[in-house]
Amino acid sequence: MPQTTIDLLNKGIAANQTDRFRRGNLVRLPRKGSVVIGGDIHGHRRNFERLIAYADLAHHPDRHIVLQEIIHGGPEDDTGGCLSYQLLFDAVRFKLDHPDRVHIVMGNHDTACISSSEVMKNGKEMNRAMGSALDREFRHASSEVKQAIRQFLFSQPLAVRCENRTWISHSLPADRFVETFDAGVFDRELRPSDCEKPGPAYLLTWGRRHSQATLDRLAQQLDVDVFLLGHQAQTHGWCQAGENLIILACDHNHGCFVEVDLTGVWTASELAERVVPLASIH
Ligand SMILES: [Mn+2]
Repeated sequence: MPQTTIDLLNKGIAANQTDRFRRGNLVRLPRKGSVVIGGDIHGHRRNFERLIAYADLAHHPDRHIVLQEIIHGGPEDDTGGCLSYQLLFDAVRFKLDHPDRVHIVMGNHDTACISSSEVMKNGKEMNRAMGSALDREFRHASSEVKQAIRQFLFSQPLAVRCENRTWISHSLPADRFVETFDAGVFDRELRPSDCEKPGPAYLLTWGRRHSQATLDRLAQQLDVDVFLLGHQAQTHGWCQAGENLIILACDHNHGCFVEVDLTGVWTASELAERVVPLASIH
């Protein structure tokens, strides 16, 4: 039912906006409990379920979970349409079950969806692929459902900043944009143009291959010690890509996550020792 789906997304938008830990476009987590962090999911339902199972939020009241890049990838319909929006709806339901402890941060596939710009994955333009599947499922109501999806994605936080000086986001601005990146975007109201090139939400979610100098500069600017990102494909599910950077991926069978104890302060090397393969979770 289209209206049920639109209502779900609208509740998700409200939950993003009223998240108890939301400050501007950041989620700020205190030095209490822990946070489970996953990388890109891209429609990988089994790994989404494993992350949820591991987090077991019902029995761990001080545990948070950060998810990212839910859409674009995974199951397709008969004509090659991308069905990952179904997993997005389940992620919204999960957020509604634990509204202050499930935090879904904005990815570049989200910014592409918000601004209806092209985004390729394995040779396929994913906005068109997901749009065509939505058209088939929701027919006359598909434009309203698409609009509600874009509004939900737009309501997501850009990053999670933990009091223990850990930073979680989809990516960071690339080397050549680090000088001009407007870090004020985290504290002001987000505008649709922020998600378009060269807006700050675009730069934040699209950057790749950061030099150590860029990572050090951003660590100083954002006043954090360690970055936990997704976005860059990881054959082994994760890697340490700098003195202060861990990259995670959850979109294939070797996907990994990490749980960060928020009461302590950690280096990237210490967090690297805590990376867990999703295949070990049943
Ligand atoms: Mn990405």
